[in-house]
Amino acid sequence: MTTSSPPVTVRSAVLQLLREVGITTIFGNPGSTELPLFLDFPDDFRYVLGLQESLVLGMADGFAQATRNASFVNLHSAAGVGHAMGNLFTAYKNRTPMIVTAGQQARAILPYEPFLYSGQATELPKPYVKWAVEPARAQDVPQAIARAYYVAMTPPRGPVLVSVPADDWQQACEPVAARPVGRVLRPDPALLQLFAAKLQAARRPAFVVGAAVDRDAGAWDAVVALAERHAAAVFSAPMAGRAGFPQDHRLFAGFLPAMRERIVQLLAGHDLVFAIGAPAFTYHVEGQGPHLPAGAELIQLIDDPDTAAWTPVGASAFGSIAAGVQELLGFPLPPQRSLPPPRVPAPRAEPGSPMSTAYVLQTLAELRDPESVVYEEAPTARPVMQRHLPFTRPETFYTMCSGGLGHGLPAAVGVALARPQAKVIALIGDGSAMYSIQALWSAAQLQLPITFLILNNGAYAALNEFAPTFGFAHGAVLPGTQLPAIDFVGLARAQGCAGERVADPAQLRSAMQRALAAPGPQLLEIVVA
Ligand SMILES: Cc1ncc(C[n+]2csc(CCOP(=O)(O)OP(=O)(O)O)c2C)c(N)n1
Repeated sequence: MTTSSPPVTVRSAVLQLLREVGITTIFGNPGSTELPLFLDFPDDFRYVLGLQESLVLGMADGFAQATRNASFVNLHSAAGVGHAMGNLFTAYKNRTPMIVTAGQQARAILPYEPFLYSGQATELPKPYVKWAVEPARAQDVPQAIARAYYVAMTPPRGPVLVSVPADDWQQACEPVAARPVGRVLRPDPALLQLFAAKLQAARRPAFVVGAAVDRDAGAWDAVVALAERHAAAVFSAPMAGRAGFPQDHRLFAGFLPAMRERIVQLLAGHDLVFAIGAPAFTYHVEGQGPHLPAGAELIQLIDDPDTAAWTPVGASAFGSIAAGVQELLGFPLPPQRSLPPPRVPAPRAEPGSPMSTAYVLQTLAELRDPESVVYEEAPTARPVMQRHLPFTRPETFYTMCSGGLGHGLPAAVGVALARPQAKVIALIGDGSAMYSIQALWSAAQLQLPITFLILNNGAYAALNEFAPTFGFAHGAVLPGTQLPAIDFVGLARAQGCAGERVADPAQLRSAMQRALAAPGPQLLEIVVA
């Protein structure tokens, strides 16, 4: 007797392909049009539920960044993709590889404008996907998902979308095997030679490092070696979504703000500025005049040809940051240079009454394991963090590159899922937390070791800080910026997550110690000035 193997269906072909590329986690929020994917759902896959599609995207983003592999997302047709758009924009800016599948109605009823039909399924997510497709035939779906994976993983990485009609999953098809597809772009050797010559000739080089350094495995150590070899002052790029250099290093010079004139001031005196894995530059407010100080030249190594194209001055090479910097390390040693002046340490923060954010972050810096991972989304705490909470190891700091709130809380859940051995700390503003507070439920269900530190200042403080820039009087309180009476401990407990509130600085250290030591998720609401 011969036993015949079960017929290959779109569902079994896709799941087998995903296994082969190392994807066995599906992030989703299901609807009727997606359910056929889950028939006979295999034991080696896990489904991670987010209680709204924006959270699903956020979790999948953190997970993909921490695993350095594309994540797989399943959204509910048009409305689900709509909910996910804010965090899809962020994933695109973060350069996070992600396969987003969206449900679609069954092909046979598409002519009748059915309930839940996504009329222009591939247009909806644009321009924040690298590619979007609804395959012409059911049997083309596995091939489309294979292509989606390679597009997502090819630098510059990013999300892609495949719209799958509900009746496709059970159709017969051919299997699709995973294939090796190149992922390392070697930067233009002639430009690297030019960069090496400029680095050799510079008197006072400055490096500006961005998120792409930490995204590219191996680049962090290479950048440290190159900075040491050139005695370069190393700045963190404006709004960098990840740290690209140890912030306790003798050569670390601090953070550039997203303001043109301030950048020029801070880089003054340097004759060569080398932007590594960073746009040159990300601006947040209107600015005028030159992009660089007088007498300075820009060179840039970036993983994204489009960013290289809009850079206004200097020379840009695109490709792998690790490969490019390693190649630069192969050139002869430069002449001996004196070290740039050391960064002036911040004065110790005082507790204050009400408690100062600086004191909170200084306490966290003292208590946290340097290998723990911080996911930050706390706008006015950011500059304070840059003075009081240094990140010294690769892959220990994340925030979004987009500016879109509602990403950090679910993304922290995604990182914790990807790195079960790591303590993850979500450092989130009260306003930011409310965009995606249901992430606490996912963390509680999954019993992830995340410490949620909610900095509760009762306001959208960033907007009030911004007020003078737009002509409001100093100290003006703008409409729609006050957030009184939100009980974060209550919100946590209601979702199965333990919580505690602290307002007295004398209680902070012990409360934070308890929260960090908890084996599961724990929220600490910290009332700050
Ligand atoms: C999706 C989205 N909506 C609105 C904003 C505008 N915005 C920028 S900062 C901010 C306030 C955030 O409040 P909170 O997290 O409490 O931090 P704080 O400003 O108080 O430090 C808002 C609403 C945004 N960046 N993203």
